[in-house]
Amino acid sequence: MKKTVITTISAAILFLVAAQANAQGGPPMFLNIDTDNNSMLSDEELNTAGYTDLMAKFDDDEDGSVSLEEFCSRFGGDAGCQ
Ligand SMILES: [Ca+2]
Ligand SMILES: [Ca+2]
Repeated sequence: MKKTVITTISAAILFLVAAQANAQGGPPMFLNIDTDNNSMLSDEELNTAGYTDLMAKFDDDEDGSVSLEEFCSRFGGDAGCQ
């Protein structure tokens, strides 16, 4: 009985942690590429993730990084953008 309660509580905590991580920064694909978590995708991060041609296509304001807004304007719901 005690073990069941502990397991249930652990599952609830894991769920809350996962939900919070999800609420923090954007779609999973964006978060995976954004390894320094600054909410911008640098050329280096895109290259590391294998998206070598995305900077030229996505960087609408040409500031040398792809923001979440720029990313989502192309991928939309497919990448988990809201
Ligand atoms: Ca980044
Ligand atoms: Ca940009």
